[in-house]
Amino acid sequence: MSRTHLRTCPLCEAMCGLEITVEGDRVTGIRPDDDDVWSRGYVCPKGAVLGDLHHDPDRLRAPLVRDGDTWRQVSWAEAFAEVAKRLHPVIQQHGMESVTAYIGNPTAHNFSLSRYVGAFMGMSTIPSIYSAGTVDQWPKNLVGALVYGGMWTIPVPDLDRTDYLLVLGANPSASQGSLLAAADVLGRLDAIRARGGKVVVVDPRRTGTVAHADEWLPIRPGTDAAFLAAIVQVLFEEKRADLGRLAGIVAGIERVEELCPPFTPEAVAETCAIPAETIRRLARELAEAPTAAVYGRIGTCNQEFGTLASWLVEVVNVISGNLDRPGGSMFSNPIAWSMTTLHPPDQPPGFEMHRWRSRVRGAPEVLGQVPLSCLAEEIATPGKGQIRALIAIAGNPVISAPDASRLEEALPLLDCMISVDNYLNETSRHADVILPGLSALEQPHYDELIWAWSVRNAGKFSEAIFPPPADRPAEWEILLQLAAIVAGAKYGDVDTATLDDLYFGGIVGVYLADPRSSLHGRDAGEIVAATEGRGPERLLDFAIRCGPWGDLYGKRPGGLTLARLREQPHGVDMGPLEPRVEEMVRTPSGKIELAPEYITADLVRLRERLSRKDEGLVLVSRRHLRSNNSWMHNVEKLVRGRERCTLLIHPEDASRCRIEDGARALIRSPAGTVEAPVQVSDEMMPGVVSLPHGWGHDLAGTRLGVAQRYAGVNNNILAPGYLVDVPSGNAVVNGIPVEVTPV
Ligand SMILES: Nc1nc2c(c(=O)[nH]1)N[C@H]1C(S)=C(S)[C@@H](COP(=O)(O)OP(=O)(O)OC[C@H]3O[C@@H](n4cnc5c(=O)[nH]c(N)nc54)[C@H](O)[C@@H]3O)O[C@H]1N2
Ligand SMILES: Nc1nc2c(c(=O)[nH]1)N[C@H]1C(S)=C(S)[C@@H](COP(=O)(O)OP(=O)(O)OC[C@H]3O[C@@H](n4cnc5c(=O)[nH]c(N)nc54)[C@H](O)[C@@H]3O)O[C@H]1N2
Ligand code: SF4
Ligand SMILES: [Mo]
Repeated sequence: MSRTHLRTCPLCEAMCGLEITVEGDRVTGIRPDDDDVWSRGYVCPKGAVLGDLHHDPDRLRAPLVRDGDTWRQVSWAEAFAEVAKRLHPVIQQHGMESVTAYIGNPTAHNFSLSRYVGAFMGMSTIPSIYSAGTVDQWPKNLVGALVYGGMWTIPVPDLDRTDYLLVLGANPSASQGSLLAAADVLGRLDAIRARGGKVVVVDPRRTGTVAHADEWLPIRPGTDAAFLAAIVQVLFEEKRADLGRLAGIVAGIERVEELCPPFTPEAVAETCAIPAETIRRLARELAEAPTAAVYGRIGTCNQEFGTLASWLVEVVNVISGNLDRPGGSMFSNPIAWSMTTLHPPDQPPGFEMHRWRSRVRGAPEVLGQVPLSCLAEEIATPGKGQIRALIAIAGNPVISAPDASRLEEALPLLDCMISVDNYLNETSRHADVILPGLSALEQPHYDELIWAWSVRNAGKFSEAIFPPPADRPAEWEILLQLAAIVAGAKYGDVDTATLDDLYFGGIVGVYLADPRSSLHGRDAGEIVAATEGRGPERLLDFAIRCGPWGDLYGKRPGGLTLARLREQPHGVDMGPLEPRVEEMVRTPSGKIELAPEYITADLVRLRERLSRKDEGLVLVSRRHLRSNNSWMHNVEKLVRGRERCTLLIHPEDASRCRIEDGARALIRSPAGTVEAPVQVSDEMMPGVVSLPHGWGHDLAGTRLGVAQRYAGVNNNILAPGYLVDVPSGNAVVNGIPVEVTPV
C-alpha cells in the first residue's frame, strides 16, 4: 500500500515542498507539492533524488571504528566507548587546547545539528573551532556585526517587489539562492522584468542567471569592492545619496562620503574591466529606480576584498534609501527566532576583534574563528597547543578547504579524529570513529536558520517519513553524548535527556533575561514546564511560541505553536516582509554604523589594488544545479551524462594556451597542480577560467561507489591557504593566479 507524505527538501535554501510517495520502506516517487504555500510546486532535480540518497547503499547506517586500514562496524555503545578510549588520553596528556572541531555546511540545513552544535561547543569546553563559515559568508557576518550589531543580521533583496536588482557574484540558476531564501529565484527575476523592472548581473562568467537578466557585466575577479566604491562615489558626487526615512538611524554617512573620492569610475574602470561610463549609468539607474536592491553572494565573499565588497553592498542599499523598504533590501521576520537572532543578555552590544591569534601563522581571531586554512598547519606543526584531536561534524574539508593537499597530509598526523558524517568520504576516511546521522527522511525537519533570510515571512514543519531504526540516536543526541565525553565523561555515565534538559533550561533562561524578548519577566520554570517534547522539537516549539506570531505561552491566545504548525503541512505564510530595522539594529550606538573603522581601514589595501597590473589567468569557482558542494556526487542520476568538472576558458585564452575544446589541461597555481578536461566557451570573460568546487573523489579508501567513477578534480588543491580577505580572514578561492598548459 502506498502512502504520501509532505516534506520540505532539506538540501538548499529554496526549501521546496515535496510530495513523497512511499511503499513499505521504499520511496517510490517524489513530485513537487503544488499546494506548498512557500514553493508552490517549484522543485529542482536534486529534490527528486532524496529517495536515492536514503537508499544509497554507501550511506552509513551504523558507526564505524578504524583498526589500522580496516573498518569495523560496531554498536553505538561500542562506538562511544571507543571515542572515549581514543580521546581521553589525548586530553589528559595535552589538555583541551589540543582538541578542536570543524563544522560543515549541512549543519545549516538540519535542525538537529544546527541547535546542538551550540550545545556541543558550550558543554564540551573546546576552546575554539573551525567552520565552513570562513570559506563562505564570514565577510557578511562581519559586516552584519559591525554595521547592524548582529553577526547574522543580514538583509535580503525583496525580490517580489523590487524594480531594480543588481546581483554580484551569485548564480541562483545553479545555487537556487544563498543567504536569500526563495523558491524559483529565476522565475522571480523574470517577474521583475515582466513588471517593467531591470536585472543586472555582475560576474566574470555569463551564467545561467544572466539568461534571466537584462544586462551582464563581466568583472575581473576580486574587484567588486572597487566597482561598488565607484557607484558610491557617483551617488555622492551627483547628490543622489538619499537616506530617506533612515536618516535618523544612520551614523557615519559623512565618513563614507569622505572616503570615496579616490574611487571614481575612471580610477577603477581598468581594474574592474568595466567601462567608467557603464558604472556611472548603473549608479544613476539605481538611484532613479523607484526601488532597488543590491545583492552580493559567494563571488563577493570568497575573494580578495570580501569584507569591503560585502560592506559596500550595504552602503549602496542604505545611501540609495533602499534598506528596509518594500522593494529594497529587507530583514525577514522568521516565525521562530533562532540562534541567529538571539543576543545573549550578558553580552554588551558591540564586537571586539583580534582577541587572540592562531598559534602558527598568528592569524587574528574574527568573530571567534581563524581561517579554516590554518587548520592544517595547527595539526602539522609541533609545539605547545598543537591540535591533536579533531571532531569533524557534517563537513568535508579535504575537498572544501583551501590548500586541500596540506590538509590531506595533516589529518593522518592526528592522535584522534571523530567524524559525525553519513559517508565514508575524503575527510571521514581519516577518522578513528565515524558516527553517522539519520537519513533526512528518518527525522523531522525545520529550516531554523534559513527562514532568517527568506523573502516572505513563512514557515513549515516536516515529520519524519520513516521511523528511525531502533537504538539509532539522532544527531542532537550524538552531539550531547560527544560533548560529555570530550568534557571527561565515560559512555554510560551520560544521560542525554538530562543534558538536554540542562541545555533547554539554559536557552530559556538566556531568552527570558533579555529585556527585549517577548517573554521578559516571565517565570522560566513555568515556561520550561509548559513546553513539551525534547531535543530540537522542544526548542522549536519554544522558539515559535515566543516568536512574532507565537502564543506567548497564553498571552496571545490562538497564537502559533509547533502543534499548530504541524497541522498545516503545506506551511504557513504570514505575508511579505515588513520594515523592521529599528528592531534589528543592536550596535552600541543604536544606529546603523555605516563606516566602521575596522572595515574602512581596509580601503588602503583597495587603493593599492588599483595600481596593480593584471597579467595572466585567474581561476574562479562555480556550482552546478545537479551538485551540492562535495557530497552528492554519489547519486548516479545526478552525475551521469556529460562530464561537468571541466575547466571553462575563453576562446582567446584557449588559443593563447594552445588548448582545444575537449583536450586535457594542466592547471598550475602557487599551491598545486591539477589536470582537467577543457571546455572552450565565450561564456567566460577573457583572462578568467572556471572550475567547479566539490570534486576530486579519486582518493583511496572512501566508500563512494558512484562518486569514485565520476571523480573530477579538487579545485582547492589550487587555492593557496595564505590568501585571505584581511578583515574577516575569509578564504580567497576566487581570483587565484593560474597557468594553463596542454597535457
Ligand atoms: N574552491 C572553492 N571552495 C569552496 C567553495 C567554493 O565556492 N570554491 N565554497 C565554500 C562553501 S560556500 C562552503 S559552504 C564549503 C562547504 O564545505 P563543507 O561543509 O566542508 O563541505 P560539504 O561538501 O558541504 O560537506 C558536507 C559533509 O557533510 C556530510 N553530510 C551531508 N548531510 C549530512 C547530515 O545530514 N548529517 C551529517 N552529520 N553529515 C552530513 C557529507 O557526507 C559531507 O561529508 O565549501 C567551501 N569551499
Ligand atoms: N546546486 C547547488 N546549490 C548550492 C550549492 C551547490 O554546491 N550546488 N552550494 C550551496 C552553498 S554552500 C552556497 S554558499 C551557495 C552559493 O550560492 P551562489 O553565491 O549563488 O554561488 P555560485 O553558484 O557558486 O555563484 C557564484 C558566482 O560568482 C562568480 N564569481 C566568482 N568570483 C567572482 C568575483 O570576484 N566577483 C563577482 N562578481 N563574481 C564572481 C562565479 O563565476 C559564479 O557565477 O549555493 C548553495 N546552493
Ligand atoms: S531547489 Fe532543489 S535542492 Fe533546493 S530545496 Fe528545491 S528541490 Fe531541494
Ligand atoms: Mo556555502
